[in-house]
Amino acid sequence: MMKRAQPEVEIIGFLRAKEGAYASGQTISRALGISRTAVWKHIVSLRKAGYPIEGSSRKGYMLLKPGSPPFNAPFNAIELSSAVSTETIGRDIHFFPSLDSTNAKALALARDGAPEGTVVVADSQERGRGRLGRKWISPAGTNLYTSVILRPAIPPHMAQTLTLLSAVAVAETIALFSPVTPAVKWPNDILVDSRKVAGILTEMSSETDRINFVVIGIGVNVNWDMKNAPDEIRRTATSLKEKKGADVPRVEFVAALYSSLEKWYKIFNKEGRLPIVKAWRGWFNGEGKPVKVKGSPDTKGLCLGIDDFGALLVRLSSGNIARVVAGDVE
Ligand code: BT5
Repeated sequence: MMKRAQPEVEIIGFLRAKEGAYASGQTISRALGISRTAVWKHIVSLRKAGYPIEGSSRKGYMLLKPGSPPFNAPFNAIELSSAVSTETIGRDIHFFPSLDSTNAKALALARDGAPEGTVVVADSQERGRGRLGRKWISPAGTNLYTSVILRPAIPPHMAQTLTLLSAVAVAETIALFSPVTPAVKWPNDILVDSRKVAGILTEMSSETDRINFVVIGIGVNVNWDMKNAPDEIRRTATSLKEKKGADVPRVEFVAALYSSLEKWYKIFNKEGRLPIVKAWRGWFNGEGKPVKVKGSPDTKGLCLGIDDFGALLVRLSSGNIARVVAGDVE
């Protein structure tokens, strides 16, 4: 696990502040209160992690500026810890280059008592999960896969609001980085130009009347070159890079996402579900359109939006209004 104040995070912060100038080993060792040998050991491991740090026995250490080759901003615990500035969400970051599923890991951590706000991030997933046993394709080096542990004091039937809350946070964050305004698709997708750019998987452990913990899993196609996606995904999905025509910095994206999640979670804890439902409606553009929901039973009609509990309302040809709590919109 990476706590914020680890020496390597501090050393990188220190060298960055020097903006391409040297800092002597002694200065760093004093500033951090660790020995010069310890500084040197951390520099070695930072270089292994991909940071281009030059060393001179006379002048000390210097981090090459971003943008100057071979600097290629790494996606790792150090960068994440330096960028994330939230109080709760992201205060403990568990980063893995590769994992079966960040949700599986977060569920295990939550069962072991990990506090609210603990997050898991992976650069790639071997068995990324969608809903209902479906797969989430999770290649390395390009996208975002993260899971957030929450411990809300709410009854289980209100957990659906947390999916809506997460969709609002993801949409809001995407809007900061994408030239095209995103839209939410009920119940758990974010679309850009009608193509899926992000998905949310909420899993929880609960008693009859209270939630033990919730894990919110979020997958965002950030810099995926869609040429590399399997055919069936390419037909329906997109990435932020595809829309923007340029890379989106993953670390900044995650930091913004956690800030947005934290903001909406505070609002939820203070004011309940209504502001969340209202915000979700603001990102929804399916109202008044024909809709087909695959579920049990299948439902077809005119979409009337969501009710205050997050259920989808569909006007059937009979004139009756169906309230759909689970399913896949086609
Ligand atoms: C979802 O499921 O959209 C929820 C996806 C949640 C993924 C995150 S990643 C971090 C965390 N850890 C996990 O293990 N999971 C979460 P669903 O609505 O069931 O959609 C799944 C369907 O989306 C698949 O059946 C594919 O058709 C399609 N799909 C799979 N990978 C995709 C991708 N990378 N981009 C867009 N569509 C994808």
